[in-house]
Amino acid sequence: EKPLRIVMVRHGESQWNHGKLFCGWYNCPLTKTGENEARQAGKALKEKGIEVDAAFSSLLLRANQTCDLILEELGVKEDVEVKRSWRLNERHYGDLTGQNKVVAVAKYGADQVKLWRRSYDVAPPPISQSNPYYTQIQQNKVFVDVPKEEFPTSESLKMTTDRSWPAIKSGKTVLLAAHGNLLRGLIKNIDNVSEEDIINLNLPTGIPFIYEFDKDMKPTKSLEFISDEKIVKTGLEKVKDQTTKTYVR
Ligand code: DG2
Repeated sequence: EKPLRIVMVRHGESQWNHGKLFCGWYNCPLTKTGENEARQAGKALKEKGIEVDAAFSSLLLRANQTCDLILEELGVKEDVEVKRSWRLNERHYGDLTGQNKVVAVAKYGADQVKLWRRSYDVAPPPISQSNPYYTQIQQNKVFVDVPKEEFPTSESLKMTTDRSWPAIKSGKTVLLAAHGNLLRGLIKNIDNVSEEDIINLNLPTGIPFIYEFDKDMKPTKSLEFISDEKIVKTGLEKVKDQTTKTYVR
C-alpha cells in the first residue's frame, strides 16, 4: 500500500491579498497573477511526475479556482472529484475582515497585528454587525451547511486547525488547495512546531509543497516545496510585506 501523500498549496494571489486586506471567510476571487501562479503550480507538479487521485478544498472561491486550475494543468480535471468543506476555509478573521493590513498596524501597533496574524491561540475580535462585510459573510449561502453552533465569528490558528482535520481523509496522493493560516495550523500539528516558532512561519501563494506519511501518520517528508529556492524566497517576502511596504488600493 502506498503511503499517504498530501500535496498542499496555498491558493494563488487573491484580489484581497493584492489589496492587503484581511480576508478570512470573505469570498473573493484570484487576480490574474493568482491564476497564473495556480497554473504554474500545476505545471510544476506535472513536471515532477506527481499524479493526484483525490482533491480537497475549502468553500472559498480563491482556493477552488486554484484547485481547478491545478487539476486542469495535470489533465485530470474530469477524473478527480474535489471535496469541498467549510472545515478547510481560511481562519475567520473576525472584525479585522476587510481592513487593510498596513492601516491595522498604524491603528493597533505591529505587535498586536502580528499576534492576530501569526500567534497560535489569540483570536482577532469577533466580527461585529457594523462590519461592512458582516451580512455577506455570516449569511452567505455558500456556507449553509456550516452547523449554526460551529459558525465562527473569529478564529485563532488553534481553532482553525482543530476544525480542519476531520475534513482530510486518507487517500493516496491528495491535493489540498487551501489557505495560508489553514495550512500553517496543519503544519504546526504535523511537524510539532512550537507556539513560538509557528509565529515565524509564512506560506507563499501558489507554490505547492509535499507531505508524506507512514502508516502511523508520522511524517516522513515535510514541507518540501516544488519550486526553486529563489521563487520560494520571493514568495515569502511578499507575505511579510503585507503589513509594511506601500499601501495598495
Ligand atoms: C489571508 C491570510 O488568507 O492573511 O485571510 O487575509 O491565505 O486565504 O489569502 P489567504 C487572509 P495573513 O494571515 O497572511 O495576514
